[in-house]
Amino acid sequence: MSSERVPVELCKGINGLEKVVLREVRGSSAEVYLYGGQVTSWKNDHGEELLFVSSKAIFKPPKAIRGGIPICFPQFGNHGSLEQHGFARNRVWSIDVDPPPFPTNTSSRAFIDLILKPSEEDMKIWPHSYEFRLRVALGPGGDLMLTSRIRNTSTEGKPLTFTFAYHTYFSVSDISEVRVEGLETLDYLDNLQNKERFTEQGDAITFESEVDKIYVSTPTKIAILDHEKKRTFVIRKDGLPDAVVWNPWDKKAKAMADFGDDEYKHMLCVEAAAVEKPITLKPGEEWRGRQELSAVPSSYCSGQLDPQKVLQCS
Ligand code: TA6
Repeated sequence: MSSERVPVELCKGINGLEKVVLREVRGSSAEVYLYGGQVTSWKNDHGEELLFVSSKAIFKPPKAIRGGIPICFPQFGNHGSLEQHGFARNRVWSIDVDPPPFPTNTSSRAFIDLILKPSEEDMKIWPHSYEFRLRVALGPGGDLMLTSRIRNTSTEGKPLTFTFAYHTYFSVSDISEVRVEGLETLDYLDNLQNKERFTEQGDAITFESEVDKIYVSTPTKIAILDHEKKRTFVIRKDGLPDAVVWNPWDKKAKAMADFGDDEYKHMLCVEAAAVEKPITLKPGEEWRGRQELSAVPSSYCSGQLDPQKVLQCS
């Protein structure tokens, strides 16, 4: 069977880094680098790229790859002794050849199980024992599903406390023509105002300048509408009560070496997360955090965009 039909293929990616290519029978595909356990591509059955990866992304450890879906663990944000967003995205993950049974409701064979466990070095900077299992799967309709299972494997009775985010970079045609539905009227912590708490206005969120907000206690479904492409991304999440919305805009874009000056116009991060309330596991306990991404034609939901209608229609 030639490679383009194999549901799961391990091969070399940029700079010889190992990656897994997932191919669904109807034509959708995804790519996951073992470096960072990071999804760097998700294409629909027309071969259109749905995620943003910077043209200046540095595919070379220890720098995290700028784009796709970086995994923020064991912390989201920049506090304490750990580097920003933790170290999971700067580690080489392994393929989990013998994962514990994992209930799946899809017939698709296009999935990969990865695993990250702390090295001796890691134990020095974050003295906690855990097993982090990540499943990346393509559904029959081309949906992209990420499921994280994090287990506290301490044998000394130590609790495991962490925060988490799927730092998803969506590709958009023009940020000034994008709306986010589902976060209206919610409280958020504004990273641009010392994480002060505010309440969002009553209608869809649009973008005219830098945004860096952590919305708390958010709904299961969030919609990102790309007007020009007539495309709506829908995030369905479970175990992840918060959602981070980030666009660096022009000034921050210029300040990032691994990000093109104008690339802020063509990306938006909407990140399923657990940030406001850290997760704590007793020894032996396991946490699951899941996000399912789909891309549906907005024309199907067009008309006066009633947030409920948009979120119900897909
Ligand atoms: O998710 C938003 C954010 O926390 C922003 O504050 C910005 O720092 C972004 O993450 C990117 O962080 P990174 O460490 O990947 O450059």
